[in-house]
Amino acid sequence: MPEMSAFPDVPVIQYEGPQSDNPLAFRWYNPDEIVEGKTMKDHLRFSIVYWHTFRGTGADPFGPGTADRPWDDGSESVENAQNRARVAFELFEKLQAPYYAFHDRDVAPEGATLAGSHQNFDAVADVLVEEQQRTGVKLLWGTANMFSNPRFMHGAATSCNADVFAYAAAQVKKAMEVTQRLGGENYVFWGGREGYQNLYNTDMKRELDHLAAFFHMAVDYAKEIGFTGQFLIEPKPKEPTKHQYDSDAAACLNFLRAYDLMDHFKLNLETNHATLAGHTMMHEIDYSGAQGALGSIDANTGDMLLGWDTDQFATDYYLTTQTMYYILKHGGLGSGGVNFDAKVRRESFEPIDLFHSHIGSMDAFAKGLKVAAAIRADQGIGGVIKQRYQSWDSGIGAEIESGSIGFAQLEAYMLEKGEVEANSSGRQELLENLVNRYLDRV
Ligand code: XUL
Ligand code: CO
Repeated sequence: MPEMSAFPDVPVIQYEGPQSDNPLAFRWYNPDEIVEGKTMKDHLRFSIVYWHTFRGTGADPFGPGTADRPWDDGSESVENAQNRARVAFELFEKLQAPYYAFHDRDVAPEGATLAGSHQNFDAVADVLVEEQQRTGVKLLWGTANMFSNPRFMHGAATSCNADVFAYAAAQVKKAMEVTQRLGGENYVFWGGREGYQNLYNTDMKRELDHLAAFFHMAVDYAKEIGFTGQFLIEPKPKEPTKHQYDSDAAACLNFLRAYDLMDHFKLNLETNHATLAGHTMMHEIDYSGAQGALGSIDANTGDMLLGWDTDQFATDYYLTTQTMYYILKHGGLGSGGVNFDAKVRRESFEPIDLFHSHIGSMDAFAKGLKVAAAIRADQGIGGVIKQRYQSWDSGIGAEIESGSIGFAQLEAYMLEKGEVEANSSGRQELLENLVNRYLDRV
């Protein structure tokens, strides 16, 4: 632990089991417990985000920040940033989180020039290196913030201004270098302003070509410097733009395929982004997983009644069970993790709230993992799926799947048969009951 503690009253959070009433203990997250042959720690690969947890102030469009962060002097000095980094690692350690993630501008202040920003970033990275070594906490991913500064008002790689493209390239180049220096296991692209507010003023085709060129440059530069981390694109349909080009998993994969980038990218799926796109998180995971593109998740949740990106901590066992079920189905997260892109509410302004929020969501995902594994062992869902599709296992279904017949043979088959064989029930309610049964039992 650091010499000066920012959280003197908080111990290293320990597993105490589901009966514990201790708000500073895990009830479900038991890092070394084995589920489907792997420790919980290795399945979940929890990661804490720097931006919400250490740069979030609680400001909203109607009022300023409320957060009480006694260790932060509120200045944009490098010293304050370095001190904040030390505090961040105390929190990571106390939560037993093996990973963290950042944007370049979260960890270090922007300078008066690009060179100054690079310098600030390096000076804070020196402390991050020290703290990673001291604690063993690792970098899940780095990224560049190319949406806050006013220069990115029209986008970054998709800006109508070529200078902005160049600036963004320089920023990503540096962020990749620092991510590599810190042993980052992935590098994320979230195109916050890579989209448009109005098509009247937008050359969409040209912007998409530029975005692809930007990604190809990133791939080339990774090769040049020997960065082997996984590139991830994070889909989101809107906010801040009206339409974001990386709107959902399907749009991202279509883009990557159209521009010959599929071999170099996977997806970082975020729950609240999925729901903004009109999808469930399990849909986005299953869609990406089916195409070998499941990379990582940004774990959070929206509010059922609010239509924007509220980035709340997920505590709903149904959501975490569904999420973990589809992650297990697709063989796990690989180099990705369960990254808490989530923020405490504006009213939860005390430092201790940072612990309650993470503990609760870590527990919810740990329980979701256990329930998901129990459902998988039961074969109930698998059994219903197998039965529903059995007409494809032999006969005409197998012939269609093998690609050996076409419309003419299918017409002849159906003319002879006259009518389809009786359909069978979809059993949706049976399966919903089965999920509840395991939520009760685990
Ligand atoms: C914004 C969002 C970002 C990305 C990283 O909605 O999710 O914080 O995760 O840029
Ligand atoms: Co995110």
